[in-house]
Amino acid sequence: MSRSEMLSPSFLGRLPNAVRRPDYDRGSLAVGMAHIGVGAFHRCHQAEYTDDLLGQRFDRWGVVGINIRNPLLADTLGRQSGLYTRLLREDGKVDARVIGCMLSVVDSQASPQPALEVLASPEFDVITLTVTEKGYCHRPASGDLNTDLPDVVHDMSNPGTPRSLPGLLVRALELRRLSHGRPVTIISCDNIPANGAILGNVVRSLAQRRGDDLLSWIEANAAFPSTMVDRIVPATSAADMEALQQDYGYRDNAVVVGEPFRQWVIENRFAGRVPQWDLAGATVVDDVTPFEHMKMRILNAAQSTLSYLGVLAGHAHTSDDMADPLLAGFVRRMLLEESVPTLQPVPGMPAEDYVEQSLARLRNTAIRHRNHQIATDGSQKIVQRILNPIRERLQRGQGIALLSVPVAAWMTYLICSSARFGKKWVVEDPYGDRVAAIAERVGHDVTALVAEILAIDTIFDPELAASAVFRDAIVASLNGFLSDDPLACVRHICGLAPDRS
Ligand code: CS2
Repeated sequence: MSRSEMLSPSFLGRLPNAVRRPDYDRGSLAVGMAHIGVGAFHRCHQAEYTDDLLGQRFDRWGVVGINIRNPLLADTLGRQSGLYTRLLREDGKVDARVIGCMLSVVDSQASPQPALEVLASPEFDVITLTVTEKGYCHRPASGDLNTDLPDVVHDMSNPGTPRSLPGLLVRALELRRLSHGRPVTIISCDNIPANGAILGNVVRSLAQRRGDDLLSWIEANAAFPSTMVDRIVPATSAADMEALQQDYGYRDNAVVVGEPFRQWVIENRFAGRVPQWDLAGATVVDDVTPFEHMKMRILNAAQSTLSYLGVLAGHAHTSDDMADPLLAGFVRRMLLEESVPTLQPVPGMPAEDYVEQSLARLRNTAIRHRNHQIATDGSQKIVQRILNPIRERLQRGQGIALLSVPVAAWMTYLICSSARFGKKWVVEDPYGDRVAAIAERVGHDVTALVAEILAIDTIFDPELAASAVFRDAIVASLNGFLSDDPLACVRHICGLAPDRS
């Protein structure tokens, strides 16, 4: 076998035995679903469920992948006819498999037309999407459509050539209504709370402005179930591709690497035909909220907290953070003492067990999840992971000494990207420039820094921002994080003696 041979349909029969291939005849698979945002998470999560389902009950559920943002997939997935390898790694163990359900990929970054042709076609009964928090164009604090965003402003006056995701879906629904009228289920698989409710909300909100009865057609013919999705899948690195070539002797530019754990909970709200993913291990429920809160307030809250504290401690990956007793100990305490009491019960999964299971997942040394990757878009993540539990605790008169630490750590991360604070790293966050500008102007006056950042009401709702308990806790931690010994405040909160080494 040539070392440079690339994964392709003709190569499937020659895959090494250690790599599992699709258990169905890919040649007779017809398309029935479109997925917008074919990133690593989709390829390693939902597509695996679809492949499992096709292996058990073969049906017309081939997927057309659509990318409306970078990266271009023509040279990766496109050249491999949608095929890719997914590796599950846990410490020294690995499970390798080629996923076959994606039959083609459509790049629709330059123009919405290629995406619209797919989304409006009667062949597609289901549209799924992973477009990250920003893609929804909502205000994180309220879930409403953010009509100040330039792409949304554009789509309100140019509905035929949409630039935003909500605009694209509204146009696709309008075309469906005009051409064939078939119902469609649109399933958000992004890790944002009430993702289906928010998606339905932003779509309806834009549709309403079309001035005809599109909105009532959508109400009757489209469904937007909420889902809780879970598997840790870091961005694929060049080292992952090299390792695949080394270990299995072929090249795959679209390989994805994830952990073995996976979970998918889907709200029972469908329009027309949908795949029976429950046969492949997904859970269909009437209300996703308790599952979603547990995941976001425990696993994701731990990840975000570790990412900011880990950067301050000079660590690179989550598993490095978890190997640091101070950080691991702080996070366990924060989750057990302050996050867990805000959760509703989830059948079959006591919250304390979920904490331990989550922390064990984060210790997996084979998953190279970079702190800076998790720290990305923190303004969109901290609301559901940290701020909502804080708000609920404050309403009940409960303490927030631990949960306020990651909020201050997130602020520190953004503040330290400004020139005045040494440009310590490059931040990717829609509010990064705004916070950096505040830092440039205000400098080291921590009380003023906190007041100005808390005044960003699309992140901090005004009632929370007005809480003196919250504000004082943030000021205390931020003072510590901006000092010469950033982690001293965490040691202090944990009741540990100052480090004299
Ligand atoms: C991570 C998530 O980058 C992040 O924000 O916290 O992508 C996390 O790995 C997934 O939600 C796990 O399901």
